[in-house]
Amino acid sequence: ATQRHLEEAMSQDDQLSLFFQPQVHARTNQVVGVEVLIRWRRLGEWISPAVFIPIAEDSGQIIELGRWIIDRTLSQVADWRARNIEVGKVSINISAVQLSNSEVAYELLNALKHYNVPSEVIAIEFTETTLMVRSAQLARNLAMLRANNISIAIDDFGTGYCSLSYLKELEANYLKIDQSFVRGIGDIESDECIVSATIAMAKGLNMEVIAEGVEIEYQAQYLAEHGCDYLQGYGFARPMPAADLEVWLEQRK
Ligand code: G
Ligand code: G
Ligand code: MN
Ligand code: NA
Repeated sequence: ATQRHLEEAMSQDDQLSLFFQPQVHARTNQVVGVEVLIRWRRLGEWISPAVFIPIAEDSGQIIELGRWIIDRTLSQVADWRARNIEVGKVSINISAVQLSNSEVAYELLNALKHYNVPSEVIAIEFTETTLMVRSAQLARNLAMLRANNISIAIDDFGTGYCSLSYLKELEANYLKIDQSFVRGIGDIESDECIVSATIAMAKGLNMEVIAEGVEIEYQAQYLAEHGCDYLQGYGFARPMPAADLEVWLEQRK
């Protein structure tokens, strides 16, 4: 995958698509939201976002790609709302580059207006690492998101370098426990310790907790027992296209 291939994909509109992974309430297993995850299929091959997002960040294409993701997401959300399909909170991943070098909050608000979607429906996810360079632009974007009731989620928590004092100051709505810790539940004592301590800390700071990468029943049980609010992972559903998500939601009723 190269910059030029990505350029081509963004202009053609048939290689890139959005997948959605459900998030469920830890105690009731009711669907509370979905995370939006981009997918790229080029010449019959899937290219992982773990590969092409960093390329797009280095080339600056992430700004345009990020706009495309926001526009497509809100278009999809508007369609679901028109058809009375309830998916809950919709979480969009925003790259550090986009948050620190573009008017992403302003653009998101414009898109919400354009598609007539209330801001309360949307959460944005960014990693701890995003917070390392504290630019004025980043601060402006975060302030504008907060002022307009767009939820903020810290992704991959525990794998980056966010100081606890900044975490406190940030007043994020959600903390997402990274899947590397969730994987160790029932197996690695230090991972369980990190998970339970993270949940307790997040609660103390008034954040709700989402566990990622929940694959087996024991993990779900442990997380619920330790006060984790929401669960996400292959144990419930893989990320899937909108049409598949609609079928999945219908079957759970
Ligand atoms: O979906 P998957 O697990 O393959 O994603 C791999 C990585 O790519 C994850 O770190 C995820 O956050 C990131 N990613 C997936 N979709 C998006 C997206 O729409 N925007 C951004 N900025 N990152 C994404
Ligand atoms: O960095 P971020 O948390 O946004 O990345 C989410 C990534 O994790 C997505 O690419 C998604 O496909 C992947 N993912 C989601 N649930 C699971 C899971 O249960 N197990 C594994 N191994 N990966 C998962
Ligand atoms: Mn994420
Ligand atoms: Na994550």
